Amino acid sequence: MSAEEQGEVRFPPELRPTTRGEEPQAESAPQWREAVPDASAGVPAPRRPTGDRVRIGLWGSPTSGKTTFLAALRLAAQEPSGAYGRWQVVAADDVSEAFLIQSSRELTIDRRFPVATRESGLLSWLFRGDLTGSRYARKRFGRSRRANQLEFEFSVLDAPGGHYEDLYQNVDGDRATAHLAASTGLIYLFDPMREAVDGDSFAYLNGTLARLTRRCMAAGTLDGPYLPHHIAVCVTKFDDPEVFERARRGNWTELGPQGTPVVPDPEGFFDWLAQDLHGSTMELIGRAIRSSFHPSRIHFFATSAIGFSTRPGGGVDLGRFGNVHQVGGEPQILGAINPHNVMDPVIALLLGIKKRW
Ligand SMILES: Nc1nc2c(ncn2[C@@H]2O[C@H](COP(=O)(O)OP(=O)(O)O)[C@@H](O)[C@H]2O)c(=O)[nH]1
Ligand SMILES: [Mg+2]
Repeated sequence: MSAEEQGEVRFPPELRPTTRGEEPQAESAPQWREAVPDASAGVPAPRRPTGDRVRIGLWGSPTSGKTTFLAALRLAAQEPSGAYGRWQVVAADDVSEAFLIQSSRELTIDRRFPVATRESGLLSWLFRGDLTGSRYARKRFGRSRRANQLEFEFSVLDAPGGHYEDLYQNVDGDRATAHLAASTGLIYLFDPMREAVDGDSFAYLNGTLARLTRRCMAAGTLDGPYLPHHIAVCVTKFDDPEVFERARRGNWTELGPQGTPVVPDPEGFFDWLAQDLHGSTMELIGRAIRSSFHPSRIHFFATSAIGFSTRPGGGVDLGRFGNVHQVGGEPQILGAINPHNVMDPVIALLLGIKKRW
């Protein structure tokens, strides 16, 4: 019996060309589909724990902060205090490994944002962790030493801006939806300030959700009216004064135990910000997400990949919290990066997915 027949998921994931007519597809050819354990189903149902690996996909419109989030993820997972337990990150291939090394250097040593994605491609890593000793550790999962051990595959079909714009005529758009359909959990990044200016995210989200729903319908994985996925909705660039000052004005922030601002009710903040950014399509985004995913499977976060600027002893000076300044028209990171709610959405998805088993 092959490894796949025994229920093991391949790592690294494989993108296979598919022939037309296997399932509802756009007119553009060639078509691509992610290799999944049961190729005939097309999209896996919520996963069983035995031998099956959880897959988390990253999603967001151009410039929402995907590349920077990816670059910060391993740094967040391996945070020295062990706030998220202990994690090992294994790249699926040379390209994913090179990205990890180069982007970590850019963020921490060169102090600049990773260069914008130029070529479309699948980046993928295997995260193997142990939550023991962290606040996420669960005792009720059993008494064995392995009760808090988690493993998931994290991937993104990173594409340059614009590639997502036409989901119906663009092969990359279709590949991106196939990739999301084959994930168990989704991280959706949303930049509210950019959305207030161009309204692109709503158009992109709506198109992707329509395509995703059709794929899941064809594969029989819809849960009543809902998509089967867990989703973490992250308002990105929370360190940006435009976002953070609004949050403070609306009284949504508190100082957390490390002296860093936290948002105790991120879902309330999301809805309030949608009203505050009067005329933006953010409210429609909230509505589209709530009608597509089961309420128990939606998690909200206020996220910053680079985090706030901190004082030497730790803690954030609310008069000087910004961690970005402009040098010759280019954004430069001021000091050490302190990823904020980058690993938390991933863990919320993992624990949410695990609860269903
Ligand atoms: N202030 C702030 N800006 C960010 C953050 N993440 C990304 N950005 C800005 O947004 C730009 C686009 O981010 P990028 O990760 O390339 O977005 P992508 O197109 O979704 O991959 C970056 O060049 C930064 O200027 C963040 O955490 N904080
Ligand atoms: Mg990018």
